[in-house]
Amino acid sequence: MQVSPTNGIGADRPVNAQDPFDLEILANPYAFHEELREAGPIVWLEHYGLWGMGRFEEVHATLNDWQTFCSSAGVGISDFRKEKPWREPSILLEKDPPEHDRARSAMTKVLSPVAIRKLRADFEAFAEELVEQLVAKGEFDAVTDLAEVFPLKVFPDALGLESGERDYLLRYGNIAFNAFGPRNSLFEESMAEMPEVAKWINARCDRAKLSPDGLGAEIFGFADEGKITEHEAGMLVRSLLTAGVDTTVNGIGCALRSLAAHPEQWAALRDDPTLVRNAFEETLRYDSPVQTFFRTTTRPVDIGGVQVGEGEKVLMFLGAANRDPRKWENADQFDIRRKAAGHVGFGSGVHGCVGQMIARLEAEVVLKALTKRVHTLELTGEPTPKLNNTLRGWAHIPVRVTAK
Ligand code: OVM
Repeated sequence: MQVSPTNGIGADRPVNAQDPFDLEILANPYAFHEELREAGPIVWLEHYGLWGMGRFEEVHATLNDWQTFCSSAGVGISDFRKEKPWREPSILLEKDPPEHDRARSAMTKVLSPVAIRKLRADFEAFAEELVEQLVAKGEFDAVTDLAEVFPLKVFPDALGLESGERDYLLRYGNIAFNAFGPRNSLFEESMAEMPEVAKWINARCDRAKLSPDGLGAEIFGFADEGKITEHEAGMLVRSLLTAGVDTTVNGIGCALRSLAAHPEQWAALRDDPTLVRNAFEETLRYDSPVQTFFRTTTRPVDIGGVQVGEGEKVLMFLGAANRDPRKWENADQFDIRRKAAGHVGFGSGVHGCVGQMIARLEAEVVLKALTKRVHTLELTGEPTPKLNNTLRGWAHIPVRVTAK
């Protein structure tokens, strides 16, 4: 472990010199995660001049202490108090209580278990239809033919978005999640296409653009009741369009990749579909689709004996915490039977993923439809990683299936 003095505070602090957003590390982050966890409870990331956390205990505690680790200075590397954000800050993600809570409670109601239950039948029907076609094909790309196709239909449909041009949703998610990172090539490429894509997205956050029976219209119902303003309702629709598509695409993609790469795990799932929900939890632990988020300290704070100053950025490695051997037995093993509950793949605390029930439903119906129709699921080539400054996922997963 490398140790260097802090900025005049006097105590020693663990240091790591690597760039966590280096493309090679993004493609395979796990060796770096181990370095980070072993270095200490919080580590000075010299490359950017900010703090990183890879252990479960500290990441979990940080997520649950919004008073000390705020979101209103942005949850990416950029400090909103010093730099102008690339878009109007989210009224959910990039706000702290008490401001945050009004928006959150509207969103919690719109995405409640009762609301989500009503979506199940349509989701199942489409999953079965899609899987039927793919089984007939035999060989396909588990990302472009399934992990992208499914969320891109069912989620915008549930929201009440008109059909057509939905590729913009994938592009916007990719941009927004790249924008949390440093100004590397991924960031620059995303910003180059941002104006065109953001224009399309923003136009769809309007009440008039949403069908009267969808989740979007329900959000505007809160504006009618005076609970939020019309502008805030549009901003919440934007939150759904930002956070609701790429995340589930990558979650389903990671599940399919792990299952195809571990045939005994696929066989166990196929033979006992009651494992489907847990298999998805294990996916979120094993290959967390959202790898990182930042917080900013509101006061000086001691973390495991390391002194952290006020107004400093802290990068939480959710994906590293989810493989911390201090928390998980055989942490690097993909095991759909383990107790994966309690992972921080959906975050934790006041900002914990508000859409997690719908994400789980999407994954569940896709995996269940596969278990009904597919006997073997195998890779026919190496999957291609999809690099993003925040998300972990796959651009292509070539697979072959045999029918049950
Ligand atoms: C938002 C939002 C919420 C969660 C994640 C996220 C881009 C965005 O409110 O826009 O990632």
